[in-house]
Amino acid sequence: MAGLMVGRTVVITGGGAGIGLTTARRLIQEGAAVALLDLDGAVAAHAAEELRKEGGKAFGVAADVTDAQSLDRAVAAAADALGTIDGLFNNAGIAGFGTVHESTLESWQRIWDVNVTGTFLASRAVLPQMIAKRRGAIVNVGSVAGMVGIPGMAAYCAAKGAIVNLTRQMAIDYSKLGVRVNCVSPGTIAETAMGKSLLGNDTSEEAMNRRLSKYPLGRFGKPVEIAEAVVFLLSDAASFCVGSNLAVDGGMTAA
Ligand code: NAI
Ligand code: 1HS
Repeated sequence: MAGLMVGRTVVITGGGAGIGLTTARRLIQEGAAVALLDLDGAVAAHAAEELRKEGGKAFGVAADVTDAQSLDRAVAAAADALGTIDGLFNNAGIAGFGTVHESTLESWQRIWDVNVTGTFLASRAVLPQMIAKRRGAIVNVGSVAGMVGIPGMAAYCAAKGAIVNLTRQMAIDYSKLGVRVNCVSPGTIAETAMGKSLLGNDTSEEAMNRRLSKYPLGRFGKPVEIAEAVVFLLSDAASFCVGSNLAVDGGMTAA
């Protein structure tokens, strides 16, 4: 793939680090301009500066995906800096542990707010620009946790499952308005901050083997393997993909 995203401007929520930042780099390689929105504005600004030093067109700004006004402001600033937004990667998310009877309402709501409400609010902030131009693509981030139950992750599994089906619903509403909506569902990506906290402190060989036994490929994924799928779905190469949920999980949910 080369030049798949020339002339496109993509907003990435949670774009300051991890899968979001790696995807920004891949999108730039394909010719896109990228706006990194992150809860941590300094992280977003620094990451955008690094991308510009590498020759990319990038803008970084603080935005909390749970706060409609903060998102609307950030999207307007991104459009001013880079031009009309025609791509959105709904990547910001947080994970957390807790069975139903052990979870606090506060933790349940925070996980739901960032993952699900954040996807709703960021989509709502960019859709008017896409609809006006009859051109856009949105990629949401689900997880293997949105397709199968993961022990001890009640709120996160519920939230990611909601994102997978919200993707299908949005795809129907917006395909006739020129906007394709799809989802990428990663398996564990060990090297990001979320991946590291998921794997926790127990990195003994026995514990790692137990986790890896769920993955037919025998390894966890890399951020760039998710980025490749996101670039594809945002690009015109995926012109017939509408409402799909692409598992990028080393076979975890096929097993
Ligand atoms: P990460 O924790 O490394 O990066 C997430 C980024 O989102 C951070 O820069 C953080 O500041 C930002 N963020 C958090 N809350 C935010 C908010 N309220 N508003 C704006 N930005 C916010 O996470 P990672 O691993 O890069 O994950 C990205 C997405 O991929 C998440 O939705 C996650 O659920 C999903 N995912 C991750 C997997 C993994 O194993 N790492 C596996 C499956 C899905
Ligand atoms: C945090 C991310 O969405 C992955 S949840 C699944 C963890 S594992 O049990 O498949 O390693």
